[in-house]
Amino acid sequence: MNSPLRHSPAPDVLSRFAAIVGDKYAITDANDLAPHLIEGRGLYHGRTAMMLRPGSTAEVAAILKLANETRTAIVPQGGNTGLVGGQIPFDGELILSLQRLDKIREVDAQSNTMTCEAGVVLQKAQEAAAAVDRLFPLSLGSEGSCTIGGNLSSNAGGTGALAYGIARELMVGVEVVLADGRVMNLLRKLKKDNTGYDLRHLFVGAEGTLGIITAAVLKLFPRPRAIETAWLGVPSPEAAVKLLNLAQSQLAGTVTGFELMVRGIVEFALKHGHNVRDPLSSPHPWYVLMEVSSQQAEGLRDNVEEFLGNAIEQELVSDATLAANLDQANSFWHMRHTLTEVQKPEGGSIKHDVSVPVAAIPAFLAEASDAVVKLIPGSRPVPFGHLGDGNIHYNVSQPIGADKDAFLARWKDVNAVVDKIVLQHHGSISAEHGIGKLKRDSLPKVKDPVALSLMRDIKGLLDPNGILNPGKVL
Ligand code: FAD
Ligand code: 2HG
Ligand code: ZN
Repeated sequence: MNSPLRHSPAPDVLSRFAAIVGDKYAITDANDLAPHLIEGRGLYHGRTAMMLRPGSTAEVAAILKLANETRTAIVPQGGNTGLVGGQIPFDGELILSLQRLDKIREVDAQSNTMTCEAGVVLQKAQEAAAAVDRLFPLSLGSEGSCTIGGNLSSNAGGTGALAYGIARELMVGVEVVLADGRVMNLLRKLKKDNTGYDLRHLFVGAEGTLGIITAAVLKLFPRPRAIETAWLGVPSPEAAVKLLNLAQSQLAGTVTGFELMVRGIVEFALKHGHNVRDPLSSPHPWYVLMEVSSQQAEGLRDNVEEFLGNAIEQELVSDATLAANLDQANSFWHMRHTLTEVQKPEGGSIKHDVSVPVAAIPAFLAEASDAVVKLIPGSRPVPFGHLGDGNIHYNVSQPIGADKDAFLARWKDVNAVVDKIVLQHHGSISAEHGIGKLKRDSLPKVKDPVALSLMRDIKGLLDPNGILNPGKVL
């Protein structure tokens, strides 16, 4: 039998919330709620009596004012693609879905900015930028369904962060509804605005615990005139790090993507992915997917070919294929973006989203694999990630034929050995996915105590009644 929901509001309070958005947008049907109560990996199942789907900032403000008055807990949700359980109501909190706030309010090509509401799907934002010959460079495997509000609230990284920065660096202005319903409008297009404390960034990466992002001004870039995409077989992570440095210093063009993958995860993709094929004719222990972009329409391919020739000569690359056209480039990226999905058919998978200084990646990978396989003989580390950012998704699949639940019961043990190595290399146990529910208990073990206490003070100031995403992050 289900235990009572700690945060579930009384029926009369639910009616008052429904009156703000109208019955059509106050969702209570179990079938309609179901997809919003489970996250992609199936790790978490939530419970709620109602999901509210406001259609304007004013409605969000009215919801939070009422929530604050009635002490009703709220979990904001965008595309529900988060990987740390931050968007799931665990104990009867109401879901506040931002998906109807989906207008692109303005694209200002001359100022290189775009003003999007929180529920705009990332891919739509990318397309709107491209329509005026600009680039919005945030790029994630989930871009077809994740939202700008979710991207900012989780401070997403993705594959373009190496050259263009993480979500925080791509946000110029923001509109936030505070826990008491006040609207803070910092929707400016300014690079320079030194009028006191910069409050914008408090809400980026706050995972919905400090306020609700309803709109943001995003930074645009010129669209590259030439892009080359290469799939490279490399002998080792050491070679991959040297290759990255060589590319960044020698290529006349910007390295806009540099993703590392172990052979094991590529095998999962070949076995379980749709329309996936091996770009190289024979297997290699590691792979790099490298993208180089230039504002010059001509000459980039020659530069990259020359560079790859040098890299092969220096034995940093064992085999290489340069995409012949856009379709082939897309097929390389398709392989990369399918890696989250293809782990599922291999059974239980214990995750780590970690970062260490780039130079420490080879040592981290070797030490972590030794420790994990020693802890659980037969377990299969399948690391991959954004090498250029020092960010590895150190995922460990269960031994073949092992019991999935028994393997997943070791989650914390495996985290403990991997996190220890991460900390020895002065790294972070959450590089880009956030803390959410998944890493909440680990945060006090790794965060500077003064910083943690300041975080609690800020939470207390901005959300004194604890209505915003309780039980997440702190
Ligand atoms: P949700 O999952 O709905 O919410 C995420 C968090 O933000 C929750 O805590 C939620 O409460 C809060 N939130 C959502 N909207 C708001 C709002 N408007 N105001 C305040 N709080 C809000 N992440 C990366 O960083 N890099 C990757 O490369 C990457 N690749 C991915 C690939 C796949 C296949 C998948 C499934 C996920 C990937 N992710 C990646 C994780 C995820 O897609 C990102 O974290 C994304 O930014 C979440 O956006 P969302 O709209 O789905 O947010
Ligand atoms: C990626 O880089 C995502 O593909 C997801 O951040 C990683 O599945 C994962 O652990
Ligand atoms: Zn990632």
